[in-house]
Parts: sequence; structure tokens; C-alpha cells
Amino acid sequence: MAAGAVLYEKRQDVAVVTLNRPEVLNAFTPAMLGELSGALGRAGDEGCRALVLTGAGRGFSAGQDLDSIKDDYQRGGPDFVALLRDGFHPVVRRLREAPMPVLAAVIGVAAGAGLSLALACDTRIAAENARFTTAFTRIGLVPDSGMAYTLPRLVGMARASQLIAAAAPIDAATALQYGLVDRVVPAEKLMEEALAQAESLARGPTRAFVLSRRLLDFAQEHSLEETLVLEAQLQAEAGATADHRNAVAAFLRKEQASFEGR
Ligand code: T3D
Repeated sequence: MAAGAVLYEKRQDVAVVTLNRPEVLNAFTPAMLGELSGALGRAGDEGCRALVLTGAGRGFSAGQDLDSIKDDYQRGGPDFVALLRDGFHPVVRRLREAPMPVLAAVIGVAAGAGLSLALACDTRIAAENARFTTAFTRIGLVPDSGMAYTLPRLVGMARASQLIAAAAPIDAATALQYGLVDRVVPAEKLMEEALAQAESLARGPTRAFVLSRRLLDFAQEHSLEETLVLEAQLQAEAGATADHRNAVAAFLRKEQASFEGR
């Protein structure tokens, strides 16, 4: 594992990517976002079949590092377009287009763009001590890094509007009740549980998982007719995988299917 603002570890078929600036609750600088993007790409290059995104120390991430951009305010203000275009947006795309299922393991606080990145993952497991805040409007900004896309889809428009306007922290139990996270576990068990879930996903039909994500995302924005067209294409793609053929053969033999992600 190479030390840096983002740690990368391959544990058999599972990549573990850890945000690693614990002294500032893993707040993001542009360089760190570049490292994160690189780590997500590396997991794909190395054929990982599931990925866990987590944070070192007592938080998941506090979003944009506000200290790192403070001097920009003396010079007319940060270049928000560049910060998003070159920093956060490539990471959001990497997460939504990852060639494997991606699980966020949230310890402590997830705020601002830190929460946005957790929401861009396929699934979220939270420690009992997790806290979630949209944070953006607290500093007079709009939600970014995809939050306006992901949050209403997870919790509904009314609740998303409330969470963005109030920007008050909610605890893990409330996040579970809202559908913001899928599971809450004791903090000391978070990584063990996250890895077990990721290993289980990695043993599954990972191509079908990834194609399903693409179809679900597409269906949010397109008509039923358009979705039916894409579903047929993606089903043809899934149906041509060895995983599909082997699973059908195993079913017919009344055996348990095993999947290889191809
Ligand atoms: O600019 C652009 O690129 C546009 C994109 C924006 C995306 C965004 O993410 S905007 C939102 C930015 N984030 C925030 O506004 C959150 C700011 N942080 C907080 O409100 C609080 O720190 C938390 C609620 C997240 C946690 O509170 P708490 O009490 O648990 O911890 P703390 O004591 O406030 O923070 C611990 C340390 O982390 C502290 O440093 P210190 O005093 O020990 O030296 C604090 O300054 C530092 N820290 C926390 N968040 C950030 C940060 N340093 C830099 N940037 C941060 N975002």
C-alpha cells in the first residue's frame, strides 16, 4: 500500500480505497481528488470485482478543503468551474461508471462533497457514529458533485430539499430510515462488515451488476420506450457472458452457480 492522501489496497478481488487526510476529516484538495481518481482507475485496471471507499480516522470526508482555497478569495474567489470540472466530476464519473460494484463505508462525518461521493456509490454501509450533512448551503453554495442527482433519487424530492436547505447533520439511524444508507453497524465492525459485503458482491455476476446500474441510471432520465430499447441491448450483453451461461447450466443441473465476472 502506497502512503498518500489516498490509500489503495487490493485484497484478493476487492479494492479498498481509503481517504487519508484524517487531520482535516479527509477534506479534499485537487491533488487528493487526482489520487482518488487514479485509485479508482487502478482498481478497474487490476480487475477488482468490488471496491470499498472509506475514510481514515474519525470521518469519511468533510468535503472540499476550505483551507486550501482560502487564498483564492483574496483574488476574486475560487474557480469553482475548474475545481468541479477537473477535481470532483471525474471522481463522480469514475464511481458511477466503475466496472465493479462500489460500496461506501462511512465512519463519522460525511459532509458536502464527501457526502456526494458516498451517494455516488452503489451502496452505503454506515457506522453507528456516522453523521451526514449536505453542508453546502451552510456556506452559501449549491449542492455539487452529483448530489442534486443522487439525493432526491435516494430519499425523494421533498426530503432532499429539506436536507439541502437545513444542512443540519442527521445521525446514522435517521439516514437508515431515510434510505440514505442501506445498513448501520457498530463502528468497530464497520470494515469487517463492509469487506464481507464487498467479498460477497465480488463473488457475484459483477458484469450484470454494472450493466444493471447503467440501466437504472438511464431509466431515471428516459421514457419507458427508450428504456426498453436499452434493456434489450444490455440483456444481450449480459446474456453473452460466461457468468450467465454457466448460471443457467448450474440451475439446470440443480447446482449452485459460481461467477467469474466475465
Ligand atoms: O470549492 C469548491 O470546489 C466547490 C465545491 C465544494 C464542495 C464542498 O464540499 S462544499 C462543503 C465544504 N465542507 C464544509 O463546509 C464542512 C466544513 N466542516 C464542518 O462543518 C465540520 O468540520 C464538520 C461538521 C464536518 C465536522 O465537525 P467536527 O466538530 O466533528 O470537527 P471539526 O473540529 O470541525 O474538524 C476537525 C478538523 O478538521 C478541524 O481542524 P483543527 O481545528 O483540528 O485544526 C477542522 O478545521 C478541519 N476541517 C473540517 N472540515 C474541513 C476542515 N478543514 C478544511 N476543510 C474542511 N472542509
